[in-house]
Amino acid sequence: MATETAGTAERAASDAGAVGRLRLEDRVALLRYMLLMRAIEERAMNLYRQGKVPGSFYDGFGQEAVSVGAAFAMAAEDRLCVLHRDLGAHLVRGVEPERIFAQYMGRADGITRGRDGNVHFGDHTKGCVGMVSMLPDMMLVATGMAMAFRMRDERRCAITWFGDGSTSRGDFHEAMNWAGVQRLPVIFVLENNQYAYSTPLSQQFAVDPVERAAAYGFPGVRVDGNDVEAMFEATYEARERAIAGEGPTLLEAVTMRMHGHAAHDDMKYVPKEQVEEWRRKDPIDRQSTRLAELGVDADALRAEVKQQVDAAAEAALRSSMPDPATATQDLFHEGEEIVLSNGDAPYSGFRSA
Ligand SMILES: Cc1ncc(C[n+]2csc(CCOP(=O)(O)OP(=O)(O)O)c2C)c(N)n1
Ligand SMILES: [Mg+2]
Repeated sequence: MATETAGTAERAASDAGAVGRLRLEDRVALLRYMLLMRAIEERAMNLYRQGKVPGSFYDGFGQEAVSVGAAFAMAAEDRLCVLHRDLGAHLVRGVEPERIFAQYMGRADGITRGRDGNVHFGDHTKGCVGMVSMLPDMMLVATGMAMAFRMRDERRCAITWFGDGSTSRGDFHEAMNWAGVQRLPVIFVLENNQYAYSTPLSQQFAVDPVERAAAYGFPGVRVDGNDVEAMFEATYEARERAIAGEGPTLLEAVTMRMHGHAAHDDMKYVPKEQVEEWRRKDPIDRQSTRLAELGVDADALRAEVKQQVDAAAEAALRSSMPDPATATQDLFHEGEEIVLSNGDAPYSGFRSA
């Protein structure tokens, strides 16, 4: 099991571009993951429009900081329940872009090897759990994993993301309640992107959802979800509390869904001024501006990422469709428990350094 990164405060202090616990290279990595997420999703949307991605396509355009910042604060031994707008979390854990494209296109080289919808995947070997589509059932999965960590006396933490729409479902309250009662090491990231499909916040709840944490006996913290470093910091703190036995945290990441619910949705119901207002808060522009002052060239990074994404998409397009004869394989897990190997460093987040 990976140990806590030694001397993070010292290493930050010795670095000119450091802020808080983040060294300059961590801050650049955060920007790079967000650029990668955006470039992959933009390319995937094109592939969808060319008829190469079956079903529909969901993206997290404008919300990249929420998954990237939070995932970056987790340790290799932690477990992540990642939802439909959180590609950044998979990327931080080291899931390869070419397997992601193959997944979107239902190919044999995809993460589910063509067995499930394009966003319903999780690579266990990298600590990510496959998404359950019923919302927000991943909160219960994360809570159950946190319970297992507690029972086995392991210093590990579970994290899950879910949308504002999920907070009105019974499963949300059940997970919050049990996590609070048991003081479990779990982090709930509420991705408040202003809409659940076409339903605005004003028609979803009468109280601010972050206040609901108090009803279950643990802190609710509102975070600027378009600030990747703030997301990292808040998640880092929540994890510290979790592994110290101090229980769960609800993080409300305030952001905006900048595209429609999915590829088919032109989001006519969203006022243009609201989109404009949030465009000015774009998380990638924000991090680029910060780092430009330190001499980091975001355009050069973007060009590098584009090359990586072009190559990944090309490779995935060469992947074959799954052989129908294999359809009943991989339905049940057999054999040894899947153990995340920390030695192979499949994960490149903050705590892996
Ligand atoms: C129990 C359940 N009802 C309906 C759906 C269909 N559905 C998928 S995403 C979604 C919108 C959810 O909104 P929110 O939780 O705010 O997440 P967002 O899509 O905004 O990220 C809906 C209704 C579902 N997956 N599960
Ligand atoms: Mg929403």
